[in-house]
Amino acid sequence: PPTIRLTDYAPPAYLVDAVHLTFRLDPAATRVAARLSMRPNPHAAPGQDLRLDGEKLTLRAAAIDGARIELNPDAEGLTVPAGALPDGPFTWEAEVEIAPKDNTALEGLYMSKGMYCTQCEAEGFRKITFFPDRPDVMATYTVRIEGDQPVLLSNGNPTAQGPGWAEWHDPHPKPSYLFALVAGDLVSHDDGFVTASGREVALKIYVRPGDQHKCAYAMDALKRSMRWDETEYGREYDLDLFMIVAVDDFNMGAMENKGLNIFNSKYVLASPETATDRDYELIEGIIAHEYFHNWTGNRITCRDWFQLCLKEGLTVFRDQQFSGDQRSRPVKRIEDVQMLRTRQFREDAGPLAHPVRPQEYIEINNFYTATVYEKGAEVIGMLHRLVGADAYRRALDLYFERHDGQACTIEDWIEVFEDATGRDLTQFARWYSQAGTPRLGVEESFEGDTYTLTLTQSTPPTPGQAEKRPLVIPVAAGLLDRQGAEVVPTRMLELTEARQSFTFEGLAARPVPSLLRGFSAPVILNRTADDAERAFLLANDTDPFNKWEAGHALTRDVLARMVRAPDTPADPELLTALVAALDDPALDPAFKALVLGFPTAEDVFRTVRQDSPPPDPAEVRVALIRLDTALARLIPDLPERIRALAVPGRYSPDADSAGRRALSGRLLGLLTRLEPDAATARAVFARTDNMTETMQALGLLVRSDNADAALAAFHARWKDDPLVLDKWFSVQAALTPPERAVETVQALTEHADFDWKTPNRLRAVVGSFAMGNMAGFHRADGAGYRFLADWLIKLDPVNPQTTARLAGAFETWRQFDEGRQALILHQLQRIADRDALSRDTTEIVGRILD
Ligand code: BAL
Ligand code: ZN
Repeated sequence: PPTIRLTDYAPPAYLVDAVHLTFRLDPAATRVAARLSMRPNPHAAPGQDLRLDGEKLTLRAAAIDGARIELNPDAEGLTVPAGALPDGPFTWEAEVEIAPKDNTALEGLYMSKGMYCTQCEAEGFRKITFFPDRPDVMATYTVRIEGDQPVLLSNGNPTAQGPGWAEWHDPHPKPSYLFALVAGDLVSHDDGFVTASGREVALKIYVRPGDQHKCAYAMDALKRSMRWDETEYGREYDLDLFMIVAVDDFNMGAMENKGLNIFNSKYVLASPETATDRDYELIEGIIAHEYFHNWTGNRITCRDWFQLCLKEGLTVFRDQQFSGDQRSRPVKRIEDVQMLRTRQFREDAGPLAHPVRPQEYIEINNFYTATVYEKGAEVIGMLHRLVGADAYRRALDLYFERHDGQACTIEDWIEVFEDATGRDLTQFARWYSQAGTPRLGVEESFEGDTYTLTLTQSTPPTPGQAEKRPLVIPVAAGLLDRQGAEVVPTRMLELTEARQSFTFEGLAARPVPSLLRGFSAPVILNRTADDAERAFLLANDTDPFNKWEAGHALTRDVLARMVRAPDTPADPELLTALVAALDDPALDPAFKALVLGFPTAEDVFRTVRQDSPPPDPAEVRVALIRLDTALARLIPDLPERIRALAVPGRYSPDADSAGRRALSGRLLGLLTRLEPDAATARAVFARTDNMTETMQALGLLVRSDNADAALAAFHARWKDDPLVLDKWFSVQAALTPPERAVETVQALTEHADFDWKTPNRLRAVVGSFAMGNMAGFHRADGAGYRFLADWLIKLDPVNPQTTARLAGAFETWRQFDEGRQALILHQLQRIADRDALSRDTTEIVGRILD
């Protein structure tokens, strides 16, 4: 397959001003009639052929300005020779036939449990009709849907309807990737919102009958998002109606189609009995994210797909700000950094590393990555830190004013910040083009009353980028004295050179530095601090992120030592520091849960590997259990502490209550280490009426091999609720002890409820195992690798996008010992050798093998 390059960008030869679509819905033979008002692009070379994208379309008829034209489409579209086109504007018409019921890739128009729905980002619209399917072609859309479904929806405002048909008009010019259509037997949960300027907006969340009672939280999150975007960014909603539809079969989390967001039902539906605190948090964040796209993505969109981070990085940054405001800022920041390190640092360190703005791709679906999204958000966070909140807001105001209605580039974005602040951001812009996670080195000296901090930066090579240049790195730093008092409050050091010194004068004694406060840049801080200093910062740092970070790093290093030398006892200094944090009345439960939450097995594995041969993942797991058990033994009164954290009254998903449950769940996990029969977890499972505690207890029962009865009871109760049943599958895939994990996931995939064509269900088993059960997946005999490869081979012809994403589980293969490397390589080669492998999977497997 061909490689698409940013440097090859050329403006579209023809523009589309208005799109008229008529759908006659039929599962096997939907007719789509399109009428496009087109004209030559004044900014492109004149006299070009008209190329329209189109895939899996049966062309029934085409016409230019009403005159029939015979055309022979190829596999990717069709070409109308320039000679067949008038000089000026013209009308293109085409009628095509498509088969939504056969569309298992879930791109374009497809069916999910009897309802029709669409997914057009990035290039799904070309599976609906012939079109210049690229984001810099923006048009208004008028849509007529004919079908016998009770609910027929498209973007914009409804204009007319009757029995068996409905018409919609979206007055805001949009790229084709934001088109949406939904038809089905749906019911809506309704509400309304009055914008800051007094306009009334109807809000509707459409779900399947029976799910109406699970929409209240999503609706509340939507209204809070709408208000927040007004107060924090001055952005109002711009249509009379905003709709969300929940669908069960969806490749992504959700999609920001104009006025008609389509969501994976997992991120809409919630009730206390069926959703965990984490589910609620994700629903709030994703509802906000898709809503915020209305301005950052829809009104201002991307010129081409290389600019994906323009909308995604910014919108993730905005949803992170929102969630921080709605909940606890430090807790949200720690969670975001954990996620960045787990997913993005992992990506940056392996064969799939790419810049926030990639230079080339084969399949754009493979670039909806942690780097584009999460690192993209970090880059905006750094801009925010460097210019300050007021200048950031001025720049954003200018961005909206200058670029509303346009398809833009990262250059446009940077220029807005330069114009709003007067800063030269040339060097800063390297964050968009340079892949890899920078390493920050630290040297210190103290003479007289002056403390000198010398910072160094370097970025390891990544595929296609051997040489790296220095970046602008904001390093938030504060200094503490030996008694724990803050002697220099947070200062933003701007590191721009490979090596640079910063001095702090007037100090009575050598201070303890607290560096990279708030995780002020997405880098790896290579500071060799001893355990005592880490314990000191855990106890004393005034910056909540660094307080957590100190404990986290200390725990990680202790675990790494325990892996390297299995006789090493659990470090008493660490255990004492963790218990002190647990007893600190100044800390809230959510924060304590994070401090007491151990690093992931992968995190420990990576730490060991930095200076030792790759460990066996099973040994990493043993060290984690040993430390957990030692901590459990040291905390007096675990049962009483768990009881004291119980939240009185009815379940509420608010952050405080969720924090108490997070801490009590962690303590329950510790207690279970001491109980061979997991008696307390059994009791919690039997007693609780909320899904958070149910899943905490069930996870511990699975982990400790005590789950048979609980799993059976859970299945019996929830077998008809697909989202809850996903949890039943997922908890077993992730937490079954490694010796039996492969056999367990194998059996799960043979279970009558394993509907493998539904991405949520497949991810619940295959994804949770390959990404969440490190010791099980990396079992020494390679059975875990074979299991994953078998599924990738089976899934690829059905759903390439989800296959390619799951194949990322192999991206770390070079980190492992030679035996495991050979076993993984064998499986990767088996996949690569398949005939007719999808473009998506070919690209990912090829890059991993490279
Ligand atoms: N645009 C794809 C889904 C999302 O990032 O919101
Ligand atoms: Zn997004």
